[in-house]
Amino acid sequence: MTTIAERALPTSDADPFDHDVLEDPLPLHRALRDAGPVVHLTRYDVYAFARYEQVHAALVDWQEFQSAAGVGLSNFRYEKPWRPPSLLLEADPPLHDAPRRVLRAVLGPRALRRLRERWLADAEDLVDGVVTDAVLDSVVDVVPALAQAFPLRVFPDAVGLPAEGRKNLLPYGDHAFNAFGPSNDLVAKGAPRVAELSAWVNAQCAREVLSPAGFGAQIWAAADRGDITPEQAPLVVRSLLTAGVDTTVHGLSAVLYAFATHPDQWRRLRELPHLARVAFDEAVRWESPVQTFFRTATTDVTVGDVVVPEGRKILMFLAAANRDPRHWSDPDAFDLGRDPSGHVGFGMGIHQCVGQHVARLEAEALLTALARRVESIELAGPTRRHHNNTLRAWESIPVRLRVG
Ligand code: 4MI
Repeated sequence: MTTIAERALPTSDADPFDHDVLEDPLPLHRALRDAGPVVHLTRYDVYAFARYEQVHAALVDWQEFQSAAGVGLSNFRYEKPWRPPSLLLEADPPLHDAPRRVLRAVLGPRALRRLRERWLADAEDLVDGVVTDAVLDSVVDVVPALAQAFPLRVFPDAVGLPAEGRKNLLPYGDHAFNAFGPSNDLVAKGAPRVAELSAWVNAQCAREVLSPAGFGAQIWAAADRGDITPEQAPLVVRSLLTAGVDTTVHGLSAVLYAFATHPDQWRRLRELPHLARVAFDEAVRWESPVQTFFRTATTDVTVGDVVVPEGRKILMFLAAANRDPRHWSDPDAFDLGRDPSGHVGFGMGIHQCVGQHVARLEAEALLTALARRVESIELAGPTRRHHNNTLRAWESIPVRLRVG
């Protein structure tokens, strides 16, 4: 006999972190959304939300869906985290509040005004070089040439990092985002370098290492004012180094891929360059560079006809919510004419991406510079995905750029 509870709780034995799923997660996302508001993932014995309504509700309900037990599969109540927990991502109020306030001030729109002119000029300069190469070589891989090159050119300087060792930023981030998933082959691949990369990242968080005017120094200044403690400052700097590079690289790759495959939308951007920011947010909705995060139930939570028991992990499929036809019209279309606001690609609620203004400024600078010089972007060969347990990423997007 099937009980009501069993009927109300559909199950799936799919592995969201399997390579076939990472290559193309869309079929799983649709199946999980259609299965019901909550699905039990038998393979990891966790609950899954894939519809917009439940993902959004969980994101804004930090009281019932905590982050302090970790936002990956590992439950910090029982398992030791691979590094000291983040004071932002892996904390709840009240511990979360002071670090959040400090970063909001350091990375907010007002603070970024001082970077704007330089970043716009840097983007023009980078695009100039890439366009010149494109005329000579004809095919450009925009992942290394633009999506990686631009954040690596502007962000570490803005933080105030020394020049030495910056090549460690992407591999460190890649591993950190893999570590939110199960300890599969992707985590094993990163394991040999974890000690070395962590040591480098941790060393960059010290006040003496950071140049005087950057985000890092401003975090230390907040500690001097007593807004956070001196013990907290290095961990807040570490959040910038973990969350600030891979995310924007893959966000920029996403918007570049979207334009390479939607020439009509590129023409639209060329005509109305002020759409650059909307285009980036639409790409974040459409591709969801951060695909998933977990929460942990702090009490028995009723969702639909199902009780998610206290202490259990819930996997929120941000990417599936961002294409839920129950919320979005024509969700699979990349469309500069839509209003993508309300997407959960940056999260929602008290943890919503504190660096989103940095990401948008990078995207605006790069897209504006490209739109000024490039008439068309066309795929020029097979694209390759980069698999990561949390990120939807590209390894390679070869394109032909027509200048004009
Ligand atoms: C949403 S991505 C992300 C955010 C914060 C941290 C890492 C990744 C962190 O370490 O605080």
